Amino acid sequence: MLLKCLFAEFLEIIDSKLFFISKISYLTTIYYIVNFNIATLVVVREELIMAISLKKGQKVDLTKTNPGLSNVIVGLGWDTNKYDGGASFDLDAAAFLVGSNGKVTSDNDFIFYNNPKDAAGSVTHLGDNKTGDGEGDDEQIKIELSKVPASIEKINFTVTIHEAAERCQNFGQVSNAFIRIVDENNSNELIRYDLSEDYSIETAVVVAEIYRNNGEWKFSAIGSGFEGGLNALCSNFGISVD
Ligand SMILES: [Ca+2]
Ligand SMILES: [Ca+2]
Repeated sequence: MLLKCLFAEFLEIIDSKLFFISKISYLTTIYYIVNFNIATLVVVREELIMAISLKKGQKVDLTKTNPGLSNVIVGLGWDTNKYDGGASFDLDAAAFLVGSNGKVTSDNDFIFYNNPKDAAGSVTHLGDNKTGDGEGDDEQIKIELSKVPASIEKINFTVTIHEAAERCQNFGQVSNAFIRIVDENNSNELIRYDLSEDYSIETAVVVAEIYRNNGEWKFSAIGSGFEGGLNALCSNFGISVD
């Protein structure tokens, strides 16, 4: 009787061990399947990101490769080393709507936080950010492509430093600057350009532009630094500076 009991107990132990082992291998299999898929997704995601990340000087189709694209959000981001000099550090994104001669036809085509919309309502600045703290877009500009007047050939996107001269600040103290174009309908990032260049004394940067090309819009990564801040930039695009 005792032997029988011991034997039963022994079998039970073996049984539970086997059950445990099979459970482990089952979990391991699931683990590998999930892990494999995550690894695949990471590779696919990186390939997607690679496909849209631009270098300075590169041009890429915007509407041709994204048929039906209507509204885009242009996101600009940056981080500042605010401890250099101690003053607060405020960068501002802007858009200049220019004709084929590269100049605006009206001062109203200089879109920034204080003039957030053009007359046609095609380009809207979505708000001033005063610190640049954190990742992601610091300021955004929305563009309704179908509303952009035919006379506008290019839209230039710029970033300037507010009161750069007074605060002795320049782009040498700015890092992680980028521009990205996002489809407003599904929040997909279509194009991204990270400004990898080390700027030094510049106080304004023409980051990028979109421009008309055979009935489509293309994107060009520019990344040109300007000395003389907003005033120099405005003169460049034909805005009268007081
Ligand atoms: Ca700002
Ligand atoms: Ca930031």
